[in-house]
Amino acid sequence: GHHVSSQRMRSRRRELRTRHDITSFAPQFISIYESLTPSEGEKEKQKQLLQSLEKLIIKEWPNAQLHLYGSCANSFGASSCDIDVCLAISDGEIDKSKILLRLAEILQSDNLQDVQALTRARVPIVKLKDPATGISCDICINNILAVVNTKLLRNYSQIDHRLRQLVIIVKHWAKSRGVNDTYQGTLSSYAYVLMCIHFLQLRRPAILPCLQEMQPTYMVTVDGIECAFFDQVQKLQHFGSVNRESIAELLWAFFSYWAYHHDYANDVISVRTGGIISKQSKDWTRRIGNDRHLICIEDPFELSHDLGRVVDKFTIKILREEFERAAEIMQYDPNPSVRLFEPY
Ligand code: 3AT
Ligand code: MG
Repeated sequence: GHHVSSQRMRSRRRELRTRHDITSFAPQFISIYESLTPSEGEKEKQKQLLQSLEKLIIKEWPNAQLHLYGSCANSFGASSCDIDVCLAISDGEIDKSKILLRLAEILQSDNLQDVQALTRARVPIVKLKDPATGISCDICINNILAVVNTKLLRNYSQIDHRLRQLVIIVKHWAKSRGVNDTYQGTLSSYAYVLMCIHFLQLRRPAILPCLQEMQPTYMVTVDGIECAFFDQVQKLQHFGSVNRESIAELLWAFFSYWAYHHDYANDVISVRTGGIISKQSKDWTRRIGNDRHLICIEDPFELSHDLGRVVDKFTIKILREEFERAAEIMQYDPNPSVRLFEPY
C-alpha cells in the first residue's frame, strides 16, 4: 500500500501546476472570511465580560491580573468563539487547585452559569458562562507562556492581512472536516496558526518575516524560558507587499504543500527560525512514550514541544487525506469555496 501511494503522490506532484483561474475565486473566499469574523458588538461584549470578571477577582486577590489569550486575543477568532482568560497571581508558591476552587465559589455566587472547576485537566481551569451575553469562558492560572505566544501570533497578524484571512479560512476548513480536535488526535487551532505563519514566511517573495530572528524589542523570561522578538510591527506594514498573491492562490499553495510537498519523514516546521529544521537536530526521530512526531510543528518558545505530538498513526492518515482532498478541490473543483467546507 505504502509504495503505491507514494508513487501516486509523485505523479500528482507533477500534475499540480497552479490553476490558471485560481485568483478568480478570491472574492468568494474573502466573503466567507468576512462572514466568519466577529463584529465590533461581539468584541465589546467580550470586553465587558472581562471587566466584570476583573472586578470580582480583584476583591479576592488584589495583586492579581487578568489577561486574555487564545483566539479572542490573537486576532484569529471567529465570531461567537469562547474567551480564554489567564489569571496571573505572583504569590510565590501557590496551590492552583485551591485557587481554582475558591474562584469557582466566587463566580457561582455572582450568578454566572455552568461554573465548573476542572482541577485535574492538563491545563486546570474554571469554566463558566455569562448569562447576559451567552459567552463561555475558561480561566486558567499563571499560564503566562500562552499569553506571550498569543502576543507573538497577534503581532504576526498585524504585518499582513492575508495571514488572518488564511488562518480563519483554514480553521473553518479544519472544524468542518473534523481535524481540529486534539482529543481525537488531530491538530489544535494553535498548531494551524503556526502552520500558516510558517507557510507565509516561506513564500517567495516572503509575506511574513521571522520576528524571533530580528533584533528583539520585546523580552520576557517565563518559567525559565527567554522569549524575545521584534514587536514594533507597525514598522513592517509593507513587508509582504512585493508578493501579490491572493488568498485563493495562498490557500491552493498551502494545501498543496501539506498534501504533496512537506517531507513528513524528516522535517520540522519552525516559526522560530522562519524555516525548516530537521527531526534529527531535535532528536525527534524516535517514538518516546506517547510522542510520535509524525507531523512536526515546533513551539516557538517551548522548543522541546511538538504541537504535532497528539497525532498518531491512524490520525496522520486522516489528516493527510484531508490535506489531499483540499488540495484537489482547490485544483479541480468548479466551486472550491463550497466543497472545501462540506461537513465530513
Ligand atoms: P479556537 O478559536 O478556540 O479554536 P484558539 O486560538 O483559542 O482557537 P486553542 O483553544 O487551541 O486556540 O488554544 C488557546 C490558546 O492556548 C492558544 C495558545 O496561546 C495556547 N495554546 C494552546 N495549545 C497550546 C500548546 N500546545 N502549547 C502552548 N500553548 C498552547
Ligand atoms: Mg480558544
